[in-house]
Amino acid sequence: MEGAKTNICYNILDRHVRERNLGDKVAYYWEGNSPDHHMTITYHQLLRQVCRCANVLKQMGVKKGDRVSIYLPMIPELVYTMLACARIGAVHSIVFAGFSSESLCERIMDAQSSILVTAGRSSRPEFEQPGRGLKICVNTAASGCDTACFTAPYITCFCICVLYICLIVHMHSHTCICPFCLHSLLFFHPAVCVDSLLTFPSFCTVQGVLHTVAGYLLFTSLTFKYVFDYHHDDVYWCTADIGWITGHSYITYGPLANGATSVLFEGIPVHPHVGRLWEIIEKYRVTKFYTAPTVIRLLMKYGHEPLQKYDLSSLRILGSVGEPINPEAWQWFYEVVGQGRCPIVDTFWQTETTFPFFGVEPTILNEHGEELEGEAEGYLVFRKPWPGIMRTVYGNQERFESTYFKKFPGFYVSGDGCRRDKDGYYWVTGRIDDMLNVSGHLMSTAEVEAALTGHPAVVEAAVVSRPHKVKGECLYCFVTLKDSRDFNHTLVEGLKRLVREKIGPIAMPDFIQNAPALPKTRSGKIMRRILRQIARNEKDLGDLSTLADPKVVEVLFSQRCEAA
Ligand code: 6R9
Repeated sequence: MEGAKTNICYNILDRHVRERNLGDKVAYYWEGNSPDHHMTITYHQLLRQVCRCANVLKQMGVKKGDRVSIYLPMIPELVYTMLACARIGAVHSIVFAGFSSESLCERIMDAQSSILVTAGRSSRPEFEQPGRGLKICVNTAASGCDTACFTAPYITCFCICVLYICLIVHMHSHTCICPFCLHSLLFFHPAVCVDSLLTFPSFCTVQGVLHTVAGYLLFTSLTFKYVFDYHHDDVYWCTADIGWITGHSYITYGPLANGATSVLFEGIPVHPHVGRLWEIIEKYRVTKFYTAPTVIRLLMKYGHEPLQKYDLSSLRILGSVGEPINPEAWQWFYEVVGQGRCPIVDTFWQTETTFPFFGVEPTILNEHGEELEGEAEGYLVFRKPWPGIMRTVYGNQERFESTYFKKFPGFYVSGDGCRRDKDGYYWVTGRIDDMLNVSGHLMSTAEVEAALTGHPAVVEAAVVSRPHKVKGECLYCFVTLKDSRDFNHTLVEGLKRLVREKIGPIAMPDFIQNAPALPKTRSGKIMRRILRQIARNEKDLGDLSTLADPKVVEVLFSQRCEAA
């Protein structure tokens, strides 16, 4: 599409309002952290707000190609701002609002953003601990960016104050003050913004992964339509945070490109009660529900009861993304949430579902880079690019090439292990770096973890290796138990036996440790690197800023197993 021009915002908003008569259709049911906060936003309203916000950004001096960092909770303003950027050709870099000030600062510097859009505060308690309020983080980040190696002349911060948490924020004077709140700013700006329709912007996620407009729009739009079997009357809900690529693609761009109605949820699954997600499904008659294995495992702990209070009969398709889903979690999702009638699409998004999506050509290589036919296990690679593939790591093309293309020249390497079964289905088995090598046998973390979670007392498990005199490496397992279960010698022996029976004597774990919680990234992926260090008693853990809850590490260290 070289030389072609388009505008992603026009395609996903103006087109529906002007050409498809969808102006009055609901784009989002916004549901706040508290059940008392909710609102409905139609396509027409969304377009007006986006235009206003685009005009504010233009007035702040944002031009095509400029980077805008966005640090907002899951509120409608987050969508307004990202689409406003897309509309005027600015590159948006969304930083998950649970990130610390250092992480925010790093990402602002990485993107060399000229503007930061943020909120006075968030209504999610975990973002509001003392010293961690959004605004405080921003202040710290702004001064950190100034004194550290920030190379742009200065960082312009302004505060967009949001809906029900409207605060006027005084920023560092030399980092620019804009003592207006969004509503007054928006009020004075026209609700049309049409003078830059022909832009070709790109945007990047928190990891500096750069996507471009046309290919990304095409891919998110098509995958949304076909993978989730989109129908006009669907109410679609993806529980990811927009700060992650899944949220960008399946809360904002994919659904809007199709003119779909989605739920936008600010809160967490267990507040104010553990049935919150089911309550929302009932409330909006959600038809397609898309979440992550970590969420499913969390909610499984509370059993069937919280679901039984709600009517989930509207559900038609369920989706899972983020990590390999273990059989126990799959079964529970299928039987209990989907009541045995909803197919589950397991999406991976570097490719698609367990069968590759059209246009995506995966294959499996062995260690020597030879392609394996038929039933096989090895490295997951891709023969050719597809429209939604990332284009570079922002500002670091060399890192992009060395991470994804160097290991096997001529192939894109996602960094995952994979198995192809006799029916041609691909099973993503976990990150290559996490592979286990016991007495020369290569094993994926996913298969051992699936065996452990097959035990009725275990709700979640993570397996890493630890050096062993004889075997080279042995298995060290962390297990999280259901609330009512005790960790004791009998259980440990039972678990060892179970793995031995399911996989074979070679996989018999040497160590099993109780893990009240596991270290996870803020998007819910288990960080096995840290578990490996705990198993090996290595105290210098390096950068923990991507951890959702760093306290977990101390607890795990205090309970580690010394001897088998
Ligand atoms: C969408 C997302 C990508 C990595 C990917 C893989 C893991 C994602 C998965 C899965 C097994 C799935 N992953 N979905 N592994 N089954 N359904 O998570 O994007 O944050 O960039 O991570 O996540 O390891 O390579 P991102």
